[in-house]
Formats: sequence, C-alpha cells, structure tokens
Amino acid sequence: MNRQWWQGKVGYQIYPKSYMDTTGNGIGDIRGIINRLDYLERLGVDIIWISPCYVSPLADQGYDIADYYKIDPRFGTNEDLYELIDKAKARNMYIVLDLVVNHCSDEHEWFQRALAYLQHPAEHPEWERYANYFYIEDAVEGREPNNWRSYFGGSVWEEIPGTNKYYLHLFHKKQPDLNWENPALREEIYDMINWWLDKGVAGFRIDAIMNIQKCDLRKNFEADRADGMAACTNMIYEADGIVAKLQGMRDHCFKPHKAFTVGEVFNVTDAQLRDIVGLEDGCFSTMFDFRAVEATGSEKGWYDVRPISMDLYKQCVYETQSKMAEIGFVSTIIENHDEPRGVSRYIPAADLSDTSKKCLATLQFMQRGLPFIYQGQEIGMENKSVTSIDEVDDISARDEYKVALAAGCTEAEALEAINNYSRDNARSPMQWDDSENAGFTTGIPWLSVNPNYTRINAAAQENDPDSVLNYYRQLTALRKNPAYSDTVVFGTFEPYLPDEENLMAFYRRGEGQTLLVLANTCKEPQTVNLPQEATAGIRNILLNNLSDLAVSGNRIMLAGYQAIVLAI
Ligand code: TEU
Repeated sequence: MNRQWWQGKVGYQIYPKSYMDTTGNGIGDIRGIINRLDYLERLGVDIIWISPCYVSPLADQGYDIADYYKIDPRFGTNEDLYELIDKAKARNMYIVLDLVVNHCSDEHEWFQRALAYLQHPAEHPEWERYANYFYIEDAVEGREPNNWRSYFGGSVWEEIPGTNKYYLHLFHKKQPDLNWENPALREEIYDMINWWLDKGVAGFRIDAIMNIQKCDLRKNFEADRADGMAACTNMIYEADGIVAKLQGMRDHCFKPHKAFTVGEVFNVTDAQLRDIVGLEDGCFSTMFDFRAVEATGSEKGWYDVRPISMDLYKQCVYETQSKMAEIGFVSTIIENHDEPRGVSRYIPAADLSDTSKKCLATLQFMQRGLPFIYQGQEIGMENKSVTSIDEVDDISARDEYKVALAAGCTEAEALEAINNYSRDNARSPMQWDDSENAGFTTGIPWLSVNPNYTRINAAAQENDPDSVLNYYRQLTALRKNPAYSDTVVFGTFEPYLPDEENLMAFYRRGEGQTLLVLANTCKEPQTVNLPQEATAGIRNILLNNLSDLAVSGNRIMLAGYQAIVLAI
C-alpha cells in the first residue's frame, strides 16, 4: 500500500468551547489554542482537529453553522485562526477543521431565504433557489411525510408555519438538512471547502457524512418504539448513491489540495469501505473506528446500553483491524465530544487508576492506525456526573432522559443513563491546573468544571515522570522513534492468545522487527507465556506502565492492568 504523509502522525481533537478561555467570557477561544501550542508540541501532537468554531447559534454547540466562512466572535476572529494556522505550520503541525455539510443552522441566510420564499413567494421569487437547497415536502394527509425519528428525538420533519409544507432535519430542528441532490448546493459546498483549503487548513474531519444521501422521503419504516416512529438510520442503509457524492467532494476539493480527511462514518457496510477509505482510491484519507461504540448501542435508547467489557473491546478492535488490514488505515479513539470519557467507559469504576488509564492508552496507541487524543484524555480526565437533569446542556442527553422515563425507567435510572452516556461528560472544561475553574477561565464556565480538577490537572502532571500525561508523551515518542516507528505505524496487526480472558495481546510485525503488546485488562495479576518465537528472550522493553516487570524463563507475571510493549 502506498504510504501517506499523515500516517505516522498523532492527532488531537480540540472542542474549542471547553479548551482554554482567554477573554473571561466562560467560552474557550482560538487564542487559547494558540497559547497551548507549546503544550501540544510537547505532547507530540501533529494534527489538530478543531470542532466547529464558525458563526452559530450553538443550539448543537457549533454543529449548527450559520456562516461557514466566519469564526464566531465568541471564539475569536478569522485572523486568529489564520494566525493559529501559521503558528502551527511553523512547528510542523496541521490544523484540521470540522466540515459539517449534512445540515446548516436554521439561522443560516440560505434557510432564512428559503423560509421567506416558501411563506411569501411573491416578495422574493429569486429566493426559490434557496428553497431548493433544502428538503421541503408537502404534508401527506395532513401529517409529516414519513415516520422517521430524528437523532435528537421527535420527527425529522418540522412544519413551516403558514404553509402546508415541512422541512427535513435528521438532527435538531435548528439543523435543516442540505439537499445534496441539487448541483447548485454541491457547488456552494465545494467553493467553501476550497476556500478554507486555500487559507492553509490541512483538511477536515467530516461530520455525520453518511447522512447526506437520502432515500425516498416518502418511505416509512417499521416502528421501533412506542412513539410509532423508526430510527432515521434506516434511511442510510436504504439510500443509494453516497459514494458518487463523496467522490465529487474528493475530486473537486480534497484531491487537488492533497487534503487530509477523516470521516465520521457510521452505518457503513463492509462493501462500501474500500470506496470510502481505501488507501489507493478512497474518498477520505481515513475514518474513525467506532466499532466499540456500535457494539453496545441499543435501538431503545441510552437506558438500554450495556456497559462494555474489556474483552468485548478487544473483539471490536480485532474485527476492525482484520477488516481494514487490506483496505486502509483507521483513526483510533477511546472518546470524543459525543462519547463518555474512555477511561470511564472501558474501565470499571472500582478499577480506575493511573495504571489502568495507561493500559487503555497503550492499547489505543499500539494498534495499526492514526491515534487521535481527545482533549483531556492525555491527563486521564473522567466522566462528570450530575444530580439533576437541569444541570445537563447536551440536547441529545436531554432527549434520552425523556426516552428513558417514557420507557418506564425511574428518575434515578434515567439519570444513571445520562451520567453514563451524556455528551457533557467529555465537554466539561479542560483541567489545566488546580486554580479556580481548573485554570480554564477567569469567568463563569459555560459548563461546570469536574470537581476532581484539584486532583486531575495538567499542571500537576507536567513534571511527574509517572503521570498519565508523561505516559502519553512516551507513547507519542515511541510512535516517532526512528528505530521503531516503521513497525508501530505500518506493521501488521496480529492477535496473540486471542481467546484468553482479561488479556489483550497482539504482535505488530514490521520488516525484520516484531513488537509484542501484552496487557492485563483486569485488576488481578496474571501470568502470560511468551510465544515460541520469543524463546531467545526479550530484546527490549519499550514501554511499561509500571516500574517493574516480573519475568521468569518464558513466563511474564503481569500485575493488574499492567501493559507492556516488547521487542522480541
Ligand atoms: O455526530 C453525528 C451523530 O450524532 C450520528 O452520527 C450518531 O452519533 C451515530 O449515527 C450513532 O449511531 C456529529 C457530531 O459529532 C455531533 O456532535 C453533532 O451533534 C452531530 O453530528 C450533528 O452535527
């Protein structure tokens, strides 16, 4: 497979609203990111993906864009962003923006004009153009055109007052879907993408992209809940034509700019993978590996999601690795701004420790793929629980709370589901130090800080050689160490003792070099036999999340959650 410049890098996601506030308005900003470039460089980060910071009413925290060309004043100015791009470039770092083109905001001028035209066609007949940017349908027998349920609850259709028409929104009603069947809309999007690439951004993370291809909008699906509706994801499997649309973006924008792209690709079939992320001729450079998120999801809602065990996590990783081996290169994550904190999700609460956090980090970083760290992951930030739904900002969590109650959960049970899966878990402000508000802001933070910041913060970990932060630095350094990087980045992935419970072990094989990763994924100690090929011994212990390693002959005694990387 041909090698690409980005494969050996380390990615880092910034959720700008919660990263670093330099103005005291309680909201993080671009200048805050500029101020932290030193920190990011020391961590070994190269590719920085910034969640949306464009003009937005923030109904979905920026994933509802009202002006694609302008930075929201609450986050700074376009000039701030250009400065960030330049300063990053000077350090060989790359800025990647979020491309949200399944939908825009209902406050975008396109949608405002579309509504004006639909409500008063005679006043601005030329705005019919904008009505065609969206999916507008007549009522069917006085009702919504179909029975699809939106991602954030309720129908995907919203009535346009004073008309007999509805507009489509797969997400919130303030996020109307853009009509990708319309060539004029596609041109607008291509122009916008190219405009940002010309400004020097290295590429994009591409939001909710599988949703842009719709199927017949009059099609109803079998109801899957008592509300009589069906999940809108049914539509994705029914729809035909996504690849051609992605190829259009690739050929008009990404390819000519040699842009790096990472897709938020859910609900994909195996047959589509090569077209979408094939390293030879795919549409995107890479896509996030959500296998472990999908494995425990439930159609019923968050209240019905089973916690994931480390053994199931292992199976998910193995599945992805084997599927992608001949196709392309995934981007690995343990969390993002839509998911709970990885350490809280994958490690039982009673076992949470620096050691178990480092164990999970090792498993993520040693897979074949491009690792993305989500802000705060590198210091071991944990979920932040609430005692009342009133403390929750996330629109998705607020809906899931209602879903849980409607399904018969008690308030306590509904709240437990929210505490486990609310998107606010990962959105609480970055914990920089132990001063008030964790050093994130001098004002009132838009979302409250996790009270554990006095214990878990970057400043406390900076000079502690045993900190989670310094362990992440070791992981990024190993990935870039010329003696091993070829194997760490490009080596094949091969499970070792895959059926052993509470053990996640695998080889990474490169040319003339084999690394073995061994991780005890439970708190009890366990003994592991080294493979036959290691009888000559361990050549080198490249990483160890504890200070000792007990080896006797070809047996290794791993302490609880001990993880090691060996050259054999
Ligand atoms: O998330 C997309 C999203 O919510 C779905 O893809 C869903 O998670 C998946 O299908 C689960 O099966 C993105 C953003 O990351 C999120 O923050 C936004 O709220 C959303 O798009 C809308 O822009």
